[in-house]
Amino acid sequence: PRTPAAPPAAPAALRERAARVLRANWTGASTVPSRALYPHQWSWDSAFIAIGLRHLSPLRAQLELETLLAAQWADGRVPHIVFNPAVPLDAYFPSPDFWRSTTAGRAAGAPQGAQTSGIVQPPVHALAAWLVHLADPGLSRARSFLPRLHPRLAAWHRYLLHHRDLGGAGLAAVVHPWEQGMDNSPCWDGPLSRVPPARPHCYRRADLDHGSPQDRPTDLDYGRYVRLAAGYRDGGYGGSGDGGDNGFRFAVEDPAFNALLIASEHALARITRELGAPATARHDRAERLTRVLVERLWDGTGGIFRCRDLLAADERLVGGMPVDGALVPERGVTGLVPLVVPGLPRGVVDDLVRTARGPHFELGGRARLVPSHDLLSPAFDPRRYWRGPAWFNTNWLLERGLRLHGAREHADALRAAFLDTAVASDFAEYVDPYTGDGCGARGFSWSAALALDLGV
Ligand code: 9YW
Repeated sequence: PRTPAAPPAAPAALRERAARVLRANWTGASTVPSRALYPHQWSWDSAFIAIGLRHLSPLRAQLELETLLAAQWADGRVPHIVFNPAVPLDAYFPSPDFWRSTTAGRAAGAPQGAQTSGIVQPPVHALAAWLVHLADPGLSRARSFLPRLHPRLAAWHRYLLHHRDLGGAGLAAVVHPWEQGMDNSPCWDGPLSRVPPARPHCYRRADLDHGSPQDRPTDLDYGRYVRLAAGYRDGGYGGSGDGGDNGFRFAVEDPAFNALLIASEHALARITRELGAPATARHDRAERLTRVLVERLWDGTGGIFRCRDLLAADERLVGGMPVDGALVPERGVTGLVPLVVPGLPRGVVDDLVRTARGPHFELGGRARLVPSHDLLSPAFDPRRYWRGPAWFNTNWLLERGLRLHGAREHADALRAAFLDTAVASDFAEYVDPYTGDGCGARGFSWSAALALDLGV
């Protein structure tokens, strides 16, 4: 449970406006991130959405997670998109006919009754499930919410810790930038540069029908995303243990992804205990993972966690054999997100807070909200998607981490800036970190949901 928050800053108007966004984006069993740009169900979006929705309707919040987990694959993976069959194919790319989950994913156990993508997104789900339960334990028990979700969440974590331990050290690796969720972060520029782009005429970017090209990833990025995803698909989504054409072309141990896995392991331990079973093994595992996270990804000199590019030295990933790769020099907000990990060593916490407040991220300084990327990097761009703009989900995670570790004043200030910016930008998808001006979609679901969570 979160430490008591500062007095609510949110007027009833905030609640009403955020609720309106979530009502408009509700499809009957789940919520789309944005009606125009993302008309299906996204995995980590749904987890963040459920965290906010629980304040409006604990039932809808439960359904949100249940709908997502109903599309889980037999190998335990939770797909990053669950497609809505009523939406025309050309409304979003890559569409179901690109992923072909029911055929290409058959060996890995893709469901036959739903169309999904074959990659994953960060595991925020157990954390979300626990917070949703806490919002209305009576309803949760009456609907057997946790007993039904627990085996699915456990299988999801098992998938990540076994099938995705590509570096052999115990952390989960992502095999596509879309898996980590910060698609065009400069942290991927190095690892992605080895991926030959797909030819542009093979696909059509539906995102540019709704978003301005200056705010979105470039065509070169997209060509590489498509090539990587197609290679993974053609290898049966790792169902046979490899990554498709020429093995994996991209394999990165990411700090935020693994930190969220650890936070969710702690939540799963609480869920396990609530269901009357011993939870010590889960807490132990979370602590072990925390140690590995620090050993593998912490850069004490820089005071930030870094991504580990497992293929930096053209190493081959064979069956869990340890691979070191190299740390990526770029500083992304991903490197601050481990603040959400409960058992982080005190020295690491202090350094992270210092880095967040220093010239690279300017928390409490010149930035209104924490940017997605290092303000001093030549790659920084205040408008282009994950290359600099501030996002509400990462700021929510940082607020939570600051509060968790007792940095209450910084947490309060971030919370106030979050709420002001969310409302003023009409719940934008992301904002210019200096001015707070909205970019991308408006009425974006997780921006509204997380504002609700901080505002209540
Ligand atoms: C895309 C839905 C998703 C988020 C990702 C974000 C973006 C999809 O939208 O990816 O088409 O680029 O990067 O984190 O889950 O909101």
